[in-house]
Amino acid sequence: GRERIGAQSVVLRGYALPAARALLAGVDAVRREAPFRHMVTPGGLPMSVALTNCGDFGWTSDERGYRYTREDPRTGLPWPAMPEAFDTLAREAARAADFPGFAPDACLVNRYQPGARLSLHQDKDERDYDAPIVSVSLGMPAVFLFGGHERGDKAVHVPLFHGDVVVWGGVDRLRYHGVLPLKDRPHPTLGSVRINFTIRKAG
Ligand code: MD3
Ligand code: FE
Repeated sequence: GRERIGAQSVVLRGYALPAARALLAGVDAVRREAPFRHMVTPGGLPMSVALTNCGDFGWTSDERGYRYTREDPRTGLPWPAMPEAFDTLAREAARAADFPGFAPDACLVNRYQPGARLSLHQDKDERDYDAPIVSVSLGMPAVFLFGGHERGDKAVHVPLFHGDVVVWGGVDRLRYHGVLPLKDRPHPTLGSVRINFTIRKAG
């Protein structure tokens, strides 16, 4: 099913289910080369969400700020290649959501354990706001907060389940969003973890 949550945002329920095995194999390949880590925010606190990246560019945070880099700051090596399954799914989902011609070059992989959360923020470290972002959720369910263009705007709560894909862009691209603290509702095969990866055009 397709649920419109904004003028140019859709939730594609279960869209990633047929590819789930290949996508999880991709996550494993990426994490072997670039392990999940808790990055520090400019405020100096470690994030409750652990992250890694793949593709030509990866998102990083430290005391100096947020930015995309070509190398993993941990090793100085390029981020792992984008798994084929990520790239294919992202292009197909973007097309299905009326963003044809999406050419991603970056993927931020988030790992949530029980209690982890993402406070309201905008994704604005990418160069080109015309490109959409495609998000894939695997494992435990989460409540996604979909706000407006001001931090104080009322946020809609959108539950996201294993296999759901969200595509957002256009007028919704800079809306505030976040994730409520994760409840421990173990997934039958993945256990007490949620993986969300967002495929982007960063460079
Ligand atoms: C943004 N991740 O990595 S993605 C992030 O579930 C991030 O890990 C969240 O925000 C996560 O930067 C959410 C899904 C999403 C869906 C709809 C949106 C993000 C959105 C609509 C507008 C803006
Ligand atoms: Fe975000």
